[in-house]
Amino acid sequence: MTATSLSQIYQTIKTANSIVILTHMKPDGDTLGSSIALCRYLRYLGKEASIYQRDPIPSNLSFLDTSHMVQTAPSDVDLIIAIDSSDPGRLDSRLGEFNATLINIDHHQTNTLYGDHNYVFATASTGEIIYQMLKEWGAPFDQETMDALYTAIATDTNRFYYRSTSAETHRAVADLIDQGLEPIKLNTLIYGQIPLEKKKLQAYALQSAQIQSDDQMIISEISRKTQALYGTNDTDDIVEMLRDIAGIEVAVLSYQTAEDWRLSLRSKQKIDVGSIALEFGGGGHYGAAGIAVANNDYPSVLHRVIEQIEAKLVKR
Ligand SMILES: [Mn+2]
Repeated sequence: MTATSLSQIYQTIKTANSIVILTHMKPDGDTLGSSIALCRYLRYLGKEASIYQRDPIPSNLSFLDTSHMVQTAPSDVDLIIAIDSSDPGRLDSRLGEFNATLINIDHHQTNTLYGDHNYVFATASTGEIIYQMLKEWGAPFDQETMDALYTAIATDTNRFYYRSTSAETHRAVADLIDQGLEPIKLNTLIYGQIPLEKKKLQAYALQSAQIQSDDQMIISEISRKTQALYGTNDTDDIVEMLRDIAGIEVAVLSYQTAEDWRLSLRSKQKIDVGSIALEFGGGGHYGAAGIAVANNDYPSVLHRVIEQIEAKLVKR
């Protein structure tokens, strides 16, 4: 992991006037929460700052402070801050709309260090990095900022489940609780309002799943046709549900988007699915990773990914 010093990051921010924050495509709680917390601080510093974010926000995260989000590129930007994006591809075409210094803040071990300044650490979430930065800089932790940071940290650790969740992760949240954060309020908002269609799609994914490799691997597939049938394309949390079944070590969920197929991989403890994803042009972490696959390549890539997982499961 590598990093420009925090003071250099601060100087770069200090000297900028107009700053745009870029979330990654198909935004999740970490990229959104981290961006919101940082943007609120930049505004507090008196900067012209906004979050340029075009993709739909997951419905359970609509309670977050979206007031600084814009759908078109702001003009005269002199600093770009990419949040939670392991490579420029995760920023789709938005990066190309600016000609400015780029700060890359992220926690993916697979980060390609594409920024002019890279602030990349293998913490459990980018939210944890933003928390540390804001704390160091003496930022005010108001309600919206704390809600955003908790959302980033809780969702990206899969509720403090993943191995990257450290004592520091818990200390960060403990500090926020000391300052008035209410986890139960946020947990209910994030996890307690799931649409029935989504639950039914989860049921489909479970019912139609195949279990193999001595009952250690579970595989499920959700086509566009199935999504249309169930009236939702929200496949979030399904792969974790599959992973959490007794005896299962690895879950593979494929789902089709308008453009391609995505493979989501989750493992409990025995297999590093991040390294498998990397071999197929994807990325992620030890216990959670993803791969995008063109429609034509999908059957063969899925087959090879499953083969790789099987080989590693057998080896143990
Ligand atoms: Mn993240």
